[in-house]
Amino acid sequence: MSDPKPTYLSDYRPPAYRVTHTELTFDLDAKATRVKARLHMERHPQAKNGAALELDGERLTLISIAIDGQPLGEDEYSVDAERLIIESVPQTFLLDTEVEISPASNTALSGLYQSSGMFCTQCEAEGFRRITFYPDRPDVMATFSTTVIGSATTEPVLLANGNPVERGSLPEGRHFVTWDDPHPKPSYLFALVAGDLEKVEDRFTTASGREVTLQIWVEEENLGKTDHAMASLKRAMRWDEHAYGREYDLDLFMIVAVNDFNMGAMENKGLNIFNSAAVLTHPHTATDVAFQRVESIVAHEYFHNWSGNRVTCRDWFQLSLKEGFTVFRDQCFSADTNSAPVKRIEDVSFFRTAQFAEDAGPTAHPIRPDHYIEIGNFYTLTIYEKGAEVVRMLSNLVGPEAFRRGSDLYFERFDGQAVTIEDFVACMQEASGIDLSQFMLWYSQAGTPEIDAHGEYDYANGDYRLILRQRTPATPGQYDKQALHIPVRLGLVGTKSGRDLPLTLDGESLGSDTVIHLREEEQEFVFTDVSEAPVPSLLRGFSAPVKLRFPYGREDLAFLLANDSDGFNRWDAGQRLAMLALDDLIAAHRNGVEKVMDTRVVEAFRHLLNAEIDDRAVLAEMLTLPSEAYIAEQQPLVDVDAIHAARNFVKQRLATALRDDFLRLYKANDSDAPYAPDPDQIAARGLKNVALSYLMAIEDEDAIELARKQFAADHNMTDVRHALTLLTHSSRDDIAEPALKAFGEKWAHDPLVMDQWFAIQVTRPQPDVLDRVAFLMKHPAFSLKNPNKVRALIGTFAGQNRVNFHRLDGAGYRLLADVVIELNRLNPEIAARLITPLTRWARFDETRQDLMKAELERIRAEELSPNVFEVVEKALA
Ligand code: B3K
Ligand code: ZN
Repeated sequence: MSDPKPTYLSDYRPPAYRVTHTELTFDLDAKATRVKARLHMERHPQAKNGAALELDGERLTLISIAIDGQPLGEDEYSVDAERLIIESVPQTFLLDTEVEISPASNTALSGLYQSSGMFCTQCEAEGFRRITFYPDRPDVMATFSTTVIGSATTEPVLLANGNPVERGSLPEGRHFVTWDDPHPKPSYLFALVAGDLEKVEDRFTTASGREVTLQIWVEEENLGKTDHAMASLKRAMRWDEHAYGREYDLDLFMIVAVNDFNMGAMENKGLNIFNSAAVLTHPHTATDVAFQRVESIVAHEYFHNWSGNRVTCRDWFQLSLKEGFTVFRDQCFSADTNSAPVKRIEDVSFFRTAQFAEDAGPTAHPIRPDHYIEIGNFYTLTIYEKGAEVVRMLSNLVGPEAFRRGSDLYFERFDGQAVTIEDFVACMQEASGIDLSQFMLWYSQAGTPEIDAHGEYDYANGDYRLILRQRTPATPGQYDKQALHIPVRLGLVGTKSGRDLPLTLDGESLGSDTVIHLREEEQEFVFTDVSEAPVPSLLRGFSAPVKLRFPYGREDLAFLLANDSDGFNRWDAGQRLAMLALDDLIAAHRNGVEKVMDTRVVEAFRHLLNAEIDDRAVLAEMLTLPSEAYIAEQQPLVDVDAIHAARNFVKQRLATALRDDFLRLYKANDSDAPYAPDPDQIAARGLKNVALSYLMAIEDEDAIELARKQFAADHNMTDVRHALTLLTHSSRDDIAEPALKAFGEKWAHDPLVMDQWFAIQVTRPQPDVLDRVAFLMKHPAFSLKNPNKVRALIGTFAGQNRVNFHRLDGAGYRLLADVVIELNRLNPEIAARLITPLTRWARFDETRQDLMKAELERIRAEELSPNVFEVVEKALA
C-alpha cells in the first residue's frame, strides 16, 4: 500500500458539476442493502465544457449506471477504490446508479451501519461516499427526497431528513416511507434511521408561529430517560430566537439515540443522531455532569441548524467556521441557563489542560489547517474549543451589538451557501467598522501565544506601567510566528481598598475594567492617576486563549483570591497560588527532601471555607485543586509520580488542617430533596462532594462512613458515583469491592451506567489497575466495537490514570498500543483518537520517551488506516 496523500487548502477548486436534487431509495438489508440514486446534475457555469464527471465512492458494489435513462457501457466510465469517473456528460442530465453495501460489516461506523440491530448513518465528514456515488463535498448542496424500504417487523420505524410525505406497505412484509427535505444541503447532513424504536413527542411554537413537532426516538427501555433532553431542546430553540433571531425551519425535529456512535452527536438536517450517552439521562443513571453535557450537546446540534446547515462550509478546511461558532453559541447558552462564571471556569480549565497540550504536541495545527491526510482526525480541541475562543474574542472586540449585527448579516447574506472563515469575519468587520486583518492570523497560526507581563507602580506620580511581551512558540511546520492581535481584559485592584481602581490610559478614562489591545511583540501601557499601589488582575474571564505569566507573589495571589471583582480571576488566583505551592512540593519530591505545606494556601482555603460566598458553585470550583493533567501542563518536564505525590500531599494537609470546616460544609450541603439538575442543587452537590473528597484524603473513620452511607443511600447517580469512586480509590477494598460488585450487578443491563462502572475502576491509583483493565476488557459489558466502551475503559485509563499509564515498565503504553492496533482495523477514527496520550512523549523523561516511541513504532509497522497513519507519522516526525 502506498502512503496516503495529503489534501491542500490551496488546491481548492469549485466543483465542475453540481447536484440540484437528489432522489434516493434504500432497500434495507443487513448484509446487502441496495441504494438507488437519481442525481439531477448540471455543469457549473464556470466549469469548462466537456469536463469529466468525478464522483466519490468507497466500498460500493456498482450494480447499474445510466445517464438520462441510457445505461452506460463499460468503456464509458471507470471505477476504482475511491471514485467513479465518467469522461463525457451533457450540460444537464439525470444520473442513475444502483449500488450494494453491507451495513452489518461496517465497524468503522461511518456511512450506513447497524447499531443494536437498527440501521443508522453517520456521514460527516466523508461517510456519504460509502452509501452511494456522489460529489461528497460540502459545497455541493441539493434538495433530497429519500425513500426507505424495510421490514415491517424489524424496522417498523423508517426515518430520514425533512418531512414524511408518503408511506405504504409492500409485498413480503416490507413497507416504505418517503421523506422530503426542501432545504438544499450537502451530503454530510444526510441521515437515515430504521429500527424498532419508540418515541416521546412534544411541541414547540416558534416566535413567528410555526408549529413544530419534536420527537426523541429511543429503544423502548429508554423511554423514561428523555425528559431532560426534550426540555433542553425547547430551551435551546427559544434561546436561539432571542440571542440570534434564528428560528427552526421545518415542521418536524427529530433526535434519535444510538448506542454505537463515534462522536457525541450529529446535526443532520431535521434528524439529529445522538450517541445515547449524549441524550439519555435519569437521576439514578446520570450524574450532574452528564445532565449538563446532554443539555449542551442537544443545544449545540440544534444550533447547527443555522451555523452549519443553512450556512455551511465551503470545504473541510473551514470546519471551525461551523464548529468554533457553534461551540461558542452552546457555551453562551449554558452560561445563560446555569452559573455563568462556573461555566467559564469549567470550559477554561478544560481548555488550558487539553487544548494547550494539543497545541504543544506534534499534532498542533491552526484553527484552519492548510492540509490534512484524513479530515476525520481534525475534529479536534483546536478546531472546536480554540475556534470558539476566537469567536468569543471577536464578540468582545466588536461588542455585543455589532456582533449580533454581524451574525445577522452572515446568516442573511449566506443563507443556503457554502462559505469560508473570511466570509464570517468580513461580516463582523462590516458590522463593526473595526479592522480585523491582523486578527485573521488567529486562524492560520498554530500554537499557544505566551504573554510575559511586568508591572511597576510609581508612588511619586501615581503611574502604573504595564509591559506586555508576546511570543508564540514554533509548532510543526510553522517556525516563524507573527504578533497576534490579543485582547487583554484587565483591572487594577487597589491593595489598600481591595477595589478596582479607575483606569486612565492616554488621557482617556476607561472605567474600572477594560480591554487593552496587544498588537505588537512588545507594548507598554501607562495607566495614570492610579491612587494606590495595585495588584493587576490580568486576562479577566480568560479574554484570550494564551498563557499569561506575571511575577505574582503569593501574597498578591491570596489578595486577588479574596478581592478580585472578576469571579473567574479570583478562581484563577487560587489556582496560581496552589500551583506555586505544588511546584515546591514537586521539586521536594524529586529531590527526596521532606515536603512542607505552604501555610498561605491553608489560610486561603480557610478563608474561603468561612467567607460569605453567594455563588456556591464558584466556591466548589475554588476549593478544587488543579488536576494532575493541568499541573503536568505547567511543568517543563512531566514527572507523573512527583505530581501525583505533591497533589495528594496538599489534599491531605488541607484535609487535616480544615477537617471540621469540610465536615461542616458536607453537612450543610447534604439534602434528601428529590433530585433536580438545577444550578442550586448542582452547586450543593458539588460542594458536598468536594468536601467528601478532602475528608477521604485522610480516610478517617468518619469519612469512610460518610462515603459508605452516601453510596448506600442511593439517592442519585452524582452522589453514588462520587462515593463509589472515592471508596474504590481508597485503601478500603473491604468496603469498595462489595460496593463495586453490587453496583455492577444492579446495572448490568444499562450500558451507560456500566461505562461509569468501568471508568471508576480504571482510574484507581493502585498499581494492580492494569490487571483490572485487562480483566474488564473480557467483561461481557465490554466490546471493542463500541466507542463508548473503548473510551470508558481504555481512553479513561490512558488519559486519566496518569501514574499507572506511565508505569516505568511500559505496560500501560503496551496495552494502549495493542488496542490501537486492533482498532485500526475495526474503527480507524476511534483508533486514531486513542493514540493521543502516546503522541505526547516529548514531555516525559528519556526512559518513558523511549518506551512510548517504541510503541508508536510498533503501531507504525502495521498496515495502517490513513487516520492512524497520519497521527503516528506526526508523532514520530
Ligand atoms: N458535526 C459533528 C461531528 C461529526 C464528525 C465525525 N467525524 C458533531 C458536532 O460537532 O456537532
Ligand atoms: Zn458541532
